[in-house]
Amino acid sequence: MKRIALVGMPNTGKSTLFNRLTGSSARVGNWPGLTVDLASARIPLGRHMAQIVDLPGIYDLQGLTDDEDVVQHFLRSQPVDLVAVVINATQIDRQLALAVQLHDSGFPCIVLLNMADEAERYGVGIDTAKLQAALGLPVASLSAKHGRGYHQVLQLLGQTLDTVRPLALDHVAAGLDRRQDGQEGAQAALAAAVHRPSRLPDTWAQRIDHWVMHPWVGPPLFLAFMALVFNAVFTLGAPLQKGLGWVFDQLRVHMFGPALVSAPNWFRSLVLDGIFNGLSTVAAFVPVILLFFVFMTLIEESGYFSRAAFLTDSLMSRMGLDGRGFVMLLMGFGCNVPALMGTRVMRSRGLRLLTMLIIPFSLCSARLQVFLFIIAALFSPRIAPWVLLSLYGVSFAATFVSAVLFRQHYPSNEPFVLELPPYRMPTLRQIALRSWSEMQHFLRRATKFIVIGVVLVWMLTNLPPGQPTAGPHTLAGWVGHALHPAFAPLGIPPELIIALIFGFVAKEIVIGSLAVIYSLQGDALQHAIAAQITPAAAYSFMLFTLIYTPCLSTVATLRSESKSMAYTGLSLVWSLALAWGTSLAFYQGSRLLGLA
Ligand SMILES: Nc1nc2c(ncn2[C@@H]2O[C@H](COP(=O)(O)OP(=O)(O)OP(=O)(O)O)[C@@H](O)[C@H]2O)c(=O)[nH]1
Ligand SMILES: [Mg+2]
Repeated sequence: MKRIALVGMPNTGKSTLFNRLTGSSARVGNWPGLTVDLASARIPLGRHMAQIVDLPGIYDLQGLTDDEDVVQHFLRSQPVDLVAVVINATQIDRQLALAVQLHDSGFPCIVLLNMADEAERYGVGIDTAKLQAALGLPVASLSAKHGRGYHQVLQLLGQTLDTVRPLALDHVAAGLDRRQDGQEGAQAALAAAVHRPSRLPDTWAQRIDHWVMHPWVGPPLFLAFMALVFNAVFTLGAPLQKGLGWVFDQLRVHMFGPALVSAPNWFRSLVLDGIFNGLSTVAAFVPVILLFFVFMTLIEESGYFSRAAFLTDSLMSRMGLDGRGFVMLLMGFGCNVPALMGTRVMRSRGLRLLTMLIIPFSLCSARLQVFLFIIAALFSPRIAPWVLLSLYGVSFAATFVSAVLFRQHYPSNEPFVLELPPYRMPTLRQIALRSWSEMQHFLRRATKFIVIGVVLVWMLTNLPPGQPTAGPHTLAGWVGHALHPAFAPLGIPPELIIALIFGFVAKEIVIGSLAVIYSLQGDALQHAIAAQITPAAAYSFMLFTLIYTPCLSTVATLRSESKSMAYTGLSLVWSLALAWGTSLAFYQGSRLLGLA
């Protein structure tokens, strides 16, 4: 088997090419530093089986970030047969040196000039035959996103594999230790084969940037944009979710219920009130998840993230962070875990730790489900979107408070450097691939955590036998009773305390476990909750859900990225304390005002 490594600078399209080659769904986005770990897959190439490895982007072979470390470590420890150097053709003048550097270090290389579509648009002319001759390396140009030139690349890869022999690891180490810089060879090749217009044309992108990054116009534009997106997710998503809930309800009444009439009572209850209610309540969120990630793909791919980073950099620096931290918060809206890993692009440990401390407060899509459900139950459709938006506000406020409080402990003086990528439109293929893979991820978590969680909740609420579900003498009743003193001042009743305990594992379980606790689903569940608690108590519950520990995966990631138990513990304790304090202040405040 042959091994091909995709190496190149950040944001050059390595993961896009990897996905096209292997049919995988590695994360792609218009943001430098998205890939942080190796991904690999096997495919037949010409007469060979080849393992393709997607790597994080690097600026320099000898660089010092965690990402560059991952690449160095990989090249030094895994024998590769071929390095495919992926270059953004519009920036060939700055990126070619990396290819020369790799070649001079002794790696068998092939140069892939990606983004041929953009190069053409900007008037960058590259004579691949001359470049090939000047470098002494095979060169091909392609557009990985749109598929142009892809078949020639496949052929070239196959042919090149015929000629290469694997490199011994000590040879690699010696080559890497020689420290080439590649500039001289690159300059010669550029002079021979590349024609760049003296000035890139003035484009509409610059005119948009003028307003998007305007110090006064930019921020309100950003807020309006976010409000629009989350209103859209709410107003489109909530009815879809209701409709799907209705379908599940019909299934239960007309199919599963009758099928189980003759089964023993406890089994019926476990299957229908436990597993079916829990899973169907969670499954009803699939359309919302899909919708949410369609919007996320649009925002990520457009290049707006980098603009947001510039726009917010001075605000963030007052909190000891930089604009990239803000973007990680936005990425955290999808899921906190990749956002935590995305901080690897930061070199300063202080900056990284401070950023990782605030990311768990960012309102991820799993928490979004809980809020959509509770908000629809307790608030009128007219104010519902604004209630949701206020939670995003609280999410930002919690991050700001935490950053300001802890900034002295995590000092950093790393300069903020980030390149503005061009605006890009996602293709339908990209949107479909992303939403599809996020939905699979969601359903995988559903089968892994939710089934176990829901069964556990059912046992807690139905044991010892002979008690009414979730009654005061069941296990859940005892736990709820024991924790009641801590949660009563927040307005949170015992049923919701149980849900919060399970929410520690994953927020996806929260609504599922409520379905089990109340033995109801869909509309009926929402009515039951609305009958039990006031809107103020519901909001207090949502505040707690938003701020306390996001989920076990996030905790595990905090631990593995920080490599410190003490830091992980601090993050846990602080978020619990902040959650409790915020809910307490809100609930007691609204009681004083006569609202609860
Ligand atoms: N116009 C154009 N855009 C492309 C092409 N290939 C990739 N892109 C876009 O370039 C951006 C970066 O793509 P990725 O595949 O995430 O890049 P990467 O090299 O893996 O980036 P890192 O993981 O950060 O190193 C995304 O917005 C892609 O849609 C292409 O051929 N043409
Ligand atoms: Mg990548």
